[in-house]
Amino acid sequence: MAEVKVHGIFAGPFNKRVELALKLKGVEYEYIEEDRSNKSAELVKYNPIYKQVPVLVHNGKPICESLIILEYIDETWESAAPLLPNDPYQRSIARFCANLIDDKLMGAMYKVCYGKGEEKEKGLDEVSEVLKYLDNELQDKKFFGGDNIGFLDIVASYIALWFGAIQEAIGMELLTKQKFTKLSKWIDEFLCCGIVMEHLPTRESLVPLYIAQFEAAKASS
Ligand SMILES: N[C@@H](CCC(=O)N[C@@H](CS)C(=O)NCC(=O)O)C(=O)O
Repeated sequence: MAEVKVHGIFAGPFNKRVELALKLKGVEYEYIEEDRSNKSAELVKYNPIYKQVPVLVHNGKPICESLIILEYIDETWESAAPLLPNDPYQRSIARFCANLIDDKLMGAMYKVCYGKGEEKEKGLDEVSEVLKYLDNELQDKKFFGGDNIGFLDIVASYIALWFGAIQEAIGMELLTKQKFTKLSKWIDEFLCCGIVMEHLPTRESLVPLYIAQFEAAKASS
């Protein structure tokens, strides 16, 4: 039987993507918890450039970077729960939106959380711009993937959960039902799915972690 291992950290948004994809595909795996301040020799060996989680190890071969891992999982266990759309154009849109979340939205949230004055304002505008784009992208679909959770839903789990916890920790409401109706509805649908509820951490467990992180950053600045 194939040996599948995932190196991750508790409540890490990137490794949770990988775990969610494996769960959806029904692939059994061993989870290895890493300590960010004392990374295992295996993690450093498997991901020598970034030394980050997640790393998926499949029969001894490491794959790094969550978006690449998701595609690998989809291609390797192709018969169960397809993640990326079949249509090449839709596939390109899903990949574009995934990059938008990882590059633009996360970068903008960093400016909102740690920036001041003009930089923070710029971050707020960028957050709105990306959320508007994704809201529009949902059209009348239940999930980004259509009737079922797909690649982009998994990537956007960051918005459904971690983004909300960060908002709560900084005391700002950026993603409102009034402004982003479809995205808000999607979040409710997504977080109610059994597999999501079982395998993602709760918002309550994340908020204190972010509060502590922001307080530590303030104290050292
Ligand atoms: N682009 C990467 C980001 C991974 C990432 O940022 N991982 C964080 C945990 S959430 C990490 O390992 N941080 C430890 C460090 O950078 O030292 C991906 O998509 O996998």
